[in-house]
Amino acid sequence: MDRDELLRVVEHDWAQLEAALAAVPLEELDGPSGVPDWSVLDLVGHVTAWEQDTLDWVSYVVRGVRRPLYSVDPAWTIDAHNAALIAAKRATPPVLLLLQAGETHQRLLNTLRALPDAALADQAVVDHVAEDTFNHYRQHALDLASR
Ligand code: NI
Repeated sequence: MDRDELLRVVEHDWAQLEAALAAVPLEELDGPSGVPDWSVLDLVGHVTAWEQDTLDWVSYVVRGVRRPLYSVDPAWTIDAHNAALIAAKRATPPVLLLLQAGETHQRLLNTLRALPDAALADQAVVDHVAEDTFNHYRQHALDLASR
């Protein structure tokens, strides 16, 4: 996948997620998202958290290193990690959460536009970005559609 294709898919699927979000009435942002126990705002914060994580991960990639795993604790699980991310985002006022979502996404687009060619040629890098961007947007746009 070359840079233009990557950006095209990221932007297309982000637009789909935004459209799914825009279909939610404002008074229902605190309501079900299609993911058990998560409100629509939680879902937005979750997507942003993983974009923020991708920005961090890519910052290592451009230095030519791979970031260590999230934790060496054998009790670490992705579900507990996600729950902690959600809890942290719940401290953020909704209007800021929505602003952060847009700002983080723009930073991510800028980062992808500037990603070194060598990083883009690495399938592991593209797969990681895909997982936390368009694959993730698609999954949660489906959740919103099912709520
Ligand atoms: Ni997710």
